[in-house]
Amino acid sequence: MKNNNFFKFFSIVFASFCIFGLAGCGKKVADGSDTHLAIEDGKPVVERYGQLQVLNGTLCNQAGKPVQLRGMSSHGLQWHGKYANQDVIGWLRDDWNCQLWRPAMYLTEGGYIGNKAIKVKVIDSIEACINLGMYVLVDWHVLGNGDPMVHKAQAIEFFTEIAQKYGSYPNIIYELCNEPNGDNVTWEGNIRPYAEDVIKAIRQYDKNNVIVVGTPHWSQYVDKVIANPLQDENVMYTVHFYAGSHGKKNMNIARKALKAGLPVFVTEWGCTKESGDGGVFEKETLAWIKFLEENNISWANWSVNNKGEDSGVLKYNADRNAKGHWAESDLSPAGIFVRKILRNETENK
Ligand code: IDC
Repeated sequence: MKNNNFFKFFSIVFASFCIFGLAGCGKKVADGSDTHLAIEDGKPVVERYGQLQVLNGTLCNQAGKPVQLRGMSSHGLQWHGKYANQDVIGWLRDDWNCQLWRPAMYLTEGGYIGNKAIKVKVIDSIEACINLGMYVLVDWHVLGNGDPMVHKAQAIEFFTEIAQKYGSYPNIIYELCNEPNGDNVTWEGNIRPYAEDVIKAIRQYDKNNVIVVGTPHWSQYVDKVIANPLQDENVMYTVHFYAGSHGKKNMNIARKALKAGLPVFVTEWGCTKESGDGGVFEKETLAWIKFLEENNISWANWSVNNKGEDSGVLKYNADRNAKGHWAESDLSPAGIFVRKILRNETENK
């Protein structure tokens, strides 16, 4: 009798292991919608989720089910754009379980405004993501010139071209301005009017792909949007954080926006201090990751580079030929940590 009970107990444990344990790096959800998998049953994420849309303040797939997308951001394309190729992005999909890639096109510091040729790295990224069945977050990386109005004409020209060429692909997500900043750069006076005009340009060619809009103070003050959000069904708002610099205060601002019904997308975060350096803050990062998952907030991590800064996922000088296929010994501490998060291998999963 005793043995029989033991056998029953063992069978239940074993069966549970088969059902839940073998899901591998994915999380099986009862309705089968959001598994956090880059590929499932041989199908890449875009094939499964299709046309994204914003419903009830959150990102949803074509079928209307909430989905959280996760992936990596490039570093500045003018410096480390060589990683924006199909080998690397494909490796990030297959080994890192990334569903999303973000080509970060700086405007200043050697970026697009004085160097239009770097646009090719955005195009390469888009083409690779279409081939790989991944989502691509096209980032107009406002940073040095904190007011997005400064280069509005160029933004309209750029996004019009992208929407015209690629707007029919569900892979595309537009990020209109990475991090507006400066004391005089406000939601009402600068960012909102900028976004209205760029959205109008995009919507001439692309009626429904999701558009993410930056927020004041380096995309930390998303609550400033609450009083006057944009009038477009598929718009979301940016929140950025660096776990070593931004804690409860920033999370509470994001909470306030969520409570008001604003759809939030973390288009960039780092596990270091806001300088992109200063160590890897694992505990603080995991608190944020939990918050993002609980609130179905999609994200991209900063960033793929080998320059030797702590937020870079490659060790100094690793993979100089930008081929992907990284061994663990090619990865920095941030790389090892973020890869684990993406593969759902951290403790708080
Ligand atoms: C940083 C890079 C760093 C580079 C610098 C140039 O990590 O190597 O020298 O840009 O401006 C952001 C920005 C992002 C920053 C990053 C880290 O969006 O461009 O990258 N950061 O400082 N916002 C908060 C932090």
